[in-house]
Amino acid sequence: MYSVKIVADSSSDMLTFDGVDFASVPLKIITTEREYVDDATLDVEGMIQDLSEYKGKSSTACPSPADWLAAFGDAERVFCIAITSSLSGSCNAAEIARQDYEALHPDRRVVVIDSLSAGPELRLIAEKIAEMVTAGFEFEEICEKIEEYRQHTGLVFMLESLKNLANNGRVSPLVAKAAGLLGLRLVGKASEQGTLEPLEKCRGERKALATIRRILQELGVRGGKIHICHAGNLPAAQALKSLLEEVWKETDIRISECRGLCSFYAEKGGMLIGFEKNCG
Ligand code: X90
Repeated sequence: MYSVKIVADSSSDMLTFDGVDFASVPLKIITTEREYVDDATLDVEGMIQDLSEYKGKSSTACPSPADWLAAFGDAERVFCIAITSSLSGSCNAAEIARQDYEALHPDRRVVVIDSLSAGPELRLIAEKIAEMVTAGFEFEEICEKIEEYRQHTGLVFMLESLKNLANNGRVSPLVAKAAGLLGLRLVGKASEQGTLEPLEKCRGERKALATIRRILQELGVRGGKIHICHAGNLPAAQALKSLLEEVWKETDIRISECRGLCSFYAEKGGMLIGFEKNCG
């Protein structure tokens, strides 16, 4: 038996994980005044409060290869799950760490999974890996099956503001402008290239939630797991859960909170929804 570890960057919003050895590699949120490390000790609410009063420039930074490497510990088989490589250098840093680690320890193996997504879709991938590890699958088999599984997962988001995304060049100014009207919420999805794909602008939250439900149906959700991750918007997450349960009664819908990185970009009120589609 090999020792197995799952290592995800902090865009996954996971701090702990049951069943398999796990580590989170923090991204950072940076202002001219201070640096917030997106780890278990970060006071997310405090950071949001600071940032709402702060008028200067803010940005983020991905983990370095050394950060990833340190998180591998001495595991013999490592599964890295990174935020979309289209928007961050995290995946690239993990890849460099993989090469260093395997050169240093020729008998160990690392796989880097570019989630092409953020937030709860990373969690779904981690849970699937853990399920297969527990079931006794070989490393190579898991790598193959996870590629397949990812054809059956997706991410939808609802954003009230795209300010931080636009200021940091993560969406085109055109997309940001289209969404920037007061009272509008942008509902979109992670594209196949791992970028933000706007789908609809909705006036008011109720409208946005109904739109999310319809989009999930259109994208092929037929029950299965759904993870709702919210940035300071538990009421909307709960309302969405009830709305989805009207259609998918028995389904496994969970709610959690965004950590630092996703809170920064999804901004207050934002929601990310990771889901399984076309399963079974
Ligand atoms: O490397 C870095 O500094 C991190 C940059 C991350 C930029 C994007 C974060 C997105 C967070 C926002 C809504 C959903 C996005 C869908 C992704 C395809 C969440």
